[in-house]
Amino acid sequence: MKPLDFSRRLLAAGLLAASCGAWSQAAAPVDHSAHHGAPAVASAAEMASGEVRRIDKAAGKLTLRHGEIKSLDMPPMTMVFQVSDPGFLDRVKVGDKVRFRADQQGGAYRVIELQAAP
Ligand SMILES: [Cu+2]
Repeated sequence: MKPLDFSRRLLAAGLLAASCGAWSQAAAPVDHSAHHGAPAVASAAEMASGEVRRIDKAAGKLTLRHGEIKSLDMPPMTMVFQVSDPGFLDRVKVGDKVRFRADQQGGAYRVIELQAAP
């Protein structure tokens, strides 16, 4: 797990704790199974939606037409992302609707979580 991703999970856990009394009683370390079982309000709101336009496995890049990405303060557009895991590129095909999480690393944008849209 990447440090940034982990800090976001801690943030999400903190938000859940504020709205759920049981969470403030939870002992450290954070129990991820319990986290995923809780109402995923914070993490669901963080996921951006997109559609796969192009897949470049050789370069490890993914072109997405995406909706607003609140965590990056980015409006809807079509753009190229790097991927944190090359395996993401095997899970999708052009035209797929996806939900994803992205971060910014050294001036490049990078998809750090990718899943098929529900
Ligand atoms: Cu963009």
